[in-house]
This record gives sequence, structure tokens and C-alpha cells, in this order.
Amino acid sequence: PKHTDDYDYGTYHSGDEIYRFQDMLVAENPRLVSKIVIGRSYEGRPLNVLKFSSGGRNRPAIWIHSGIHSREWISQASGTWFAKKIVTDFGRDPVLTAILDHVDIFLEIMVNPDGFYYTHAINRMWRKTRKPNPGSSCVGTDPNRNWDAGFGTAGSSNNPCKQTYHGPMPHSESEVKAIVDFIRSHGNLKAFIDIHSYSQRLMYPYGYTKTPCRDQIELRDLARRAVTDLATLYGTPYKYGSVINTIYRASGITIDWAYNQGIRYSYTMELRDTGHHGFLLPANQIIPTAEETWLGLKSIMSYTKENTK
Ligand code: PAY
Ligand code: ZN
Repeated sequence: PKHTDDYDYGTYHSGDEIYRFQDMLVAENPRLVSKIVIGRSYEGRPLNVLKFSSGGRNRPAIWIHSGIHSREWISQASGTWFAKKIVTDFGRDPVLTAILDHVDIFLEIMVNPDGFYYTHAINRMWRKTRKPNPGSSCVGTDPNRNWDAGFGTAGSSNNPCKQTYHGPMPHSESEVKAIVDFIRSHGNLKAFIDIHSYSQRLMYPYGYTKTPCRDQIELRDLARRAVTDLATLYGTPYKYGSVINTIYRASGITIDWAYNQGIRYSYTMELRDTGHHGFLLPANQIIPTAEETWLGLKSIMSYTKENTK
């Protein structure tokens, strides 16, 4: 397609197509959307972030990313749909408009592009990055075990051949380091949402410890509200709670790092389904999944806006 109006949001797209989509969206909406290249993947692909801003200087901001795990295709597909939804609804949907009147939204659709290309070309089930591991024939690090938050403790693996290999050191993956550097230099992030699949859960810190996070009552209340809003569309049930209590112990994860940086509204979302199709969610569920997820995201974003003025 030559215009994002003609992009087929109801099918899965290649990495090249998603890159092209982002450039089209920016070209079509120069006043609202800009592209920031925050770094390069191991294989040299640009790490693109879309910035949605109605003005101001270094406004409080919300970070949303998808595709940190490459095989979770509904994540990148939903991220693409969210990007189009934001430009379509700004100035029309009063809730989104009010959000963007006060805060900026940063959206990185393909956090792990090397993995994503690999899932298209070679192995649909690839999860990790594509950086080789010295002394091992196994490739890749789990970018959701690579953050400096309980790094290397129980809930990750020190074996490069495992899906949850944490990598040689915190932020060893350029895809992770690029986000770390960006978030630190921005300094005004208020919410951080990491989109995965599957299992229909909305979770908050922590993953590496049973110790409740300081804001757990507030985070739980907001999670309940978000999953309630999400379910109004198609009745899709979501569980919610801390990562360790809701899914399993996981160390070095994205949202634990974000939360420990002081970003209070840090959530990870596991989209459809609960395992029937798993990572191979049929394309006819892309739009319904993105639509319902958007309702959950909007409640988190609205609440963030209200509580960080
Ligand atoms: O989202 O941070 C989180 C929780 C932990 C996830 C992880 O293991 O990194 C949960 C899994 C994921 O999305 O990667 C769940 C899926 C079904 C899996 O691969 O086990
Ligand atoms: Zn994942």
C-alpha cells in the first residue's frame, strides 16, 4: 500500500512492511507523529520509536512497546494497529485527545527486529535476539531477562541454549540498551507498557521477588479497571496481579527495571489467547485483539495522565 489507510491491519506483516508502515504514518501525520531511531539491532536494523505528541517540551510520557519476543506476532500486529488508531482518533475520541493534550506517547513496534525477521525466514518459534554467544553454538539472549533488575537470579537461565538465557551481563543486548538509554535521558516517563502474548494477563512488578512493590494496591486497582474495560468489547477474560504471583518467577524483566527507575505505572500485557493457538493466533483475531487491548491501554493511559499532572 501507498497509504496507511490501505494497509491490511487484519493480516500479519513482514518486518519490511512494518518499517514501511511507520514511514508512511510519519509522512502522513507530520504534526502529530515523528520517528526516532534509538539505536541499531545486533544485525544493524534501525530501532524505530514513533513519538506521538501534540506539542510541548519533554512532556510527561507513556512508553509502549511490542515485539520484544519475536514469535509473539499478535504483539507487533497490535502495536501497528495502535499507531494507526492514535492518528485516527486524535481530535475525535475525547479520551485519547485529553491524554495527548497532556502527555506524549512513545511506541516501539518492533523491539526485536532481528528475531522478527528470523521468525519470517527461518524459524517461526524464535523468541530471543540473534546475537551469537561466544563458546556456544546456541544463538540469542532473552531480551526479557536482560534488564538490570534481579538480573541472573532464579527465573532466568545462564545456559545460552535456553529460551530464558539472560545474556552475559545486564543490557548486553543493543535492543535493550537502546531503550535503557532513551528512557534515562528522557527522564519523564510515567508509564511503561510491555506487550507480549500469550495468556491473557495484565501484570505489574515484580517478577524476580515475592516482595510486593510499593504501589501494588494502586497498580492492582488500575489493573482491575483496565481488564474490566478490555472485557466490555468481547468478554475476553484477563487475569491480573504481579508477574511472580500471576504467571511465574521471571528475573531481569523489562517492567521490573522500568518500575525500579521510578516509572510507577509499569505493566506487562499478555494478549490472546490462553494457549489453544498460542503464538500462532489466527489473523482473523488480530483486529478484535487490538481493539479490546486498546480499551485496556486507554484506561491505563488516562489514569496515568490524571495522576501525573
Ligand atoms: O511479560 O514479563 C512478562 C512475564 C514473563 C513472560 C516471559 O517469560 O518473558 C511471559 C511469557 C512471554 O510472553 O514471554 C509467556 C509466554 C506464553 C511464554 O513464552 O511462555
Ligand atoms: Zn513474551
